[in-house]
Amino acid sequence: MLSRACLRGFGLQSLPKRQAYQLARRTVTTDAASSHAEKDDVPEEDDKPFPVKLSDESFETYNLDPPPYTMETTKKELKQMYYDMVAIRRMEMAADRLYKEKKIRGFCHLSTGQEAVAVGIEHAITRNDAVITAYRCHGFALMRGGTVKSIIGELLGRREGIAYGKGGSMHMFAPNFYGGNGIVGAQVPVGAGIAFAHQYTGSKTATVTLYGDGASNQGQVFEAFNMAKLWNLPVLFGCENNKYGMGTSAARSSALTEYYKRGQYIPGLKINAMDVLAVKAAVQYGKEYTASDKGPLVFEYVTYRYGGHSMSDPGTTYRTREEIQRMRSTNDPIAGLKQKILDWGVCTEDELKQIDKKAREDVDGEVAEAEKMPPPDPTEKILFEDIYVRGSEPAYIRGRTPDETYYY
Ligand SMILES: Cc1ncc(C[n+]2csc(CCOP(=O)(O)OP(=O)(O)O)c2C)c(N)n1
Ligand SMILES: [Mg+2]
Repeated sequence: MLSRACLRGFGLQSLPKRQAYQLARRTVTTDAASSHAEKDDVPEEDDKPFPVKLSDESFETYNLDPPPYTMETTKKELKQMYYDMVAIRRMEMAADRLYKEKKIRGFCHLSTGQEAVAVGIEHAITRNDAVITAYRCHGFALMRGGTVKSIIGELLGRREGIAYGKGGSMHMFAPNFYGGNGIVGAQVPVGAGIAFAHQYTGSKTATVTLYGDGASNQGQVFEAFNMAKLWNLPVLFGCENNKYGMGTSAARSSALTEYYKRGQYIPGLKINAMDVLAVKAAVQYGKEYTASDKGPLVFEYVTYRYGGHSMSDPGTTYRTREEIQRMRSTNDPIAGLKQKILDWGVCTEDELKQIDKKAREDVDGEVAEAEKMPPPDPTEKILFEDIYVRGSEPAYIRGRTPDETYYY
């Protein structure tokens, strides 16, 4: 959306309108503090709505009208969003430490830097909407109602973990959260299937189906797009473009890096996903779109991962330390929201420090509890439990060798 004033700012007001728009068209910003509110509009009350204006550079559209650039929020919501992002980051930091202490083993992918995606989405949907994602899933599990204790417990392989300690980092589930999926792209058709179920039952709910820039080139992604458009399914496909798939940059893996256009016949929206408010506005808009039976959308959440692909990747061989440092120091989603909260007088610096402290203490307390949970007994019963839904087990199941057959 470019206003006349904006065109003047670019010195393009004398050009024919269409040409001027094309020249002035900039890419979506990743400035996390790009939205604006008038201090005078911010009310005393914690739960009274006030308007926020999103930056002109929050979105780019493909065959779609952009979401409204003005949205409403409350002081309460902004503080909650801040708490949520700090809690996710603190939890990921705990996972990082426990991994380095060799208490967490196997695969472990952290989402530090990408917190605004999980938080912005959750603030736009209800618990009846569904979310499905890939293996970088700890933050989503927390937002969907998992506890820090159950998530860290899962990473530690404890029975009280969110998947009874058998899923680990990549396989976490919660009500209306369908994982945590380790096979790149596999969750995309499953997401379309969940949306089909929603359509079939007439629930008017949406399914947020996330995948990475690396996954975006998979054939099954396009098969899912086709079915979703053909049947007008209420699904919000969303490419979390964190610029890399393992050690390969988006530009080296994708012939077209404008992931929001990859649905071809499905309208798309590119979003500044370092700004949690832009994410919320986009998903709210997408949810209304699907609820009015207009079919699927393809979103691109522009974000950045600070750490390596997984705990075994230092993350600095295929990108420069300066690039990471620049994103951390100038585009951080938590620092961006913090700045807005202070600029708009939502609360004082002291109050914000209290929120920070509470989030850290809450997370640290639950992590300590998770560490105290006992590891499972090494019994066959526990090993073979939870392969089937409890109560639906067959008479027996074979192990690796005939003598390992387990009878339920
Ligand atoms: C079908 C399949 N192929 C390859 C892999 C190995 N692999 C794991 S993650 C990954 C990169 C995916 O990158 P992206 O989709 O951008 O997600 P991100 O890690 O950036 O969140 C690959 C190739 C896999 N798990 N599944
Ligand atoms: Mg990626």
